[in-house]
Amino acid sequence: MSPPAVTVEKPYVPEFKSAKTIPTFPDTVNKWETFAFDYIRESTVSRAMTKRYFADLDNYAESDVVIVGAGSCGLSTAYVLAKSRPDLKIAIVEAGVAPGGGAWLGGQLFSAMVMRKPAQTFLDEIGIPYEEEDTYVVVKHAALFTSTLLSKVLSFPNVKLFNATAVEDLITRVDPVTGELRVAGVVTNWTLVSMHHDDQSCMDPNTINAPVVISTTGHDGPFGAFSVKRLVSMAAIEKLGGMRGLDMNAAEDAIVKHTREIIPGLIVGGMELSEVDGANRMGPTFGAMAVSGQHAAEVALQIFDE
Ligand code: AHZ
Repeated sequence: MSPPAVTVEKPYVPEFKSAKTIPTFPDTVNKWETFAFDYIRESTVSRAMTKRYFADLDNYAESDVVIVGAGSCGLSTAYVLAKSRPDLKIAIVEAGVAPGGGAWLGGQLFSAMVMRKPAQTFLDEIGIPYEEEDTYVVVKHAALFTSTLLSKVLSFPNVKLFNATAVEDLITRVDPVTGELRVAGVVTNWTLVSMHHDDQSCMDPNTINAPVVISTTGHDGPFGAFSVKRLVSMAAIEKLGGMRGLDMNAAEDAIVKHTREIIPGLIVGGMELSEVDGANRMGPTFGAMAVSGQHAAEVALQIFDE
């Protein structure tokens, strides 16, 4: 039996004004002596935050797309999707306080970020300058890539980032006719709670329903490869291939090529895919993350166009 039709109430949508100029204050000799902010009561600040956050929770409880993980692949996916379809509600759930995953540094502790051609077209699209070499380009600091991409993504009115929030399970449905399993959303919790289920009494999670979930949680690690590991533990796929050793050339092409819907409703992109397919890792070259994000967004767009 199919679930009852869902009615979604119109949410509270705040309107933000864009900043125009750097503020100027009266240019008197002792202007800093007399400088004072407008008065505010502390509870006003609390309400300014919580009213909007809970409105967002309400609004995005029914999303069109949930992106799990805000690393270089997840953010690239969000950018392409949000720009192409302003009518889609896109929730990004990121376990860390700081979105960006591994893309704040190029590799080891080095600043520069390398992208092999033709990934520079993505940099052109989001307006990030780079130095051009023969077969690759270099952004002077990985943080310039991540901060620019993040600022663009967060500027879209149809995107909400829930950071410090972990996806700790998938919502699934079985098609009553075909018996096919599909992903229908995510189960979330504050990351600090998710990390302490073993030593605190149970704190049940929250949920977000969405017909399309795009998982970009990176390769295996404390939080990595989350969705595909869960597919194995729920017997939706038999086993993981396991990420192989480093081969830049093989790895980047494979990740972009194999970005796909793994089971209905769940698209996987970025390094999470290497765990499914037994693909190589590429190490510190990020073009495949941007282009896999573009591919993941296109797979989702096809689903919405069907
Ligand atoms: O915090 C994680 C990170 O920001 C987040 N994440 C993981 N599990 C999550 C969960 N709920 C919510 N259960 C979760 N968020 O996902 C993000 C993954 O970002 P990443 O930078 O690790 O992955 P990516 O695939 O976007 O980029 C991979 C970059 C790599 S790894 C690599 C190598 O090891 O060789 N080379 C490159 C370019």
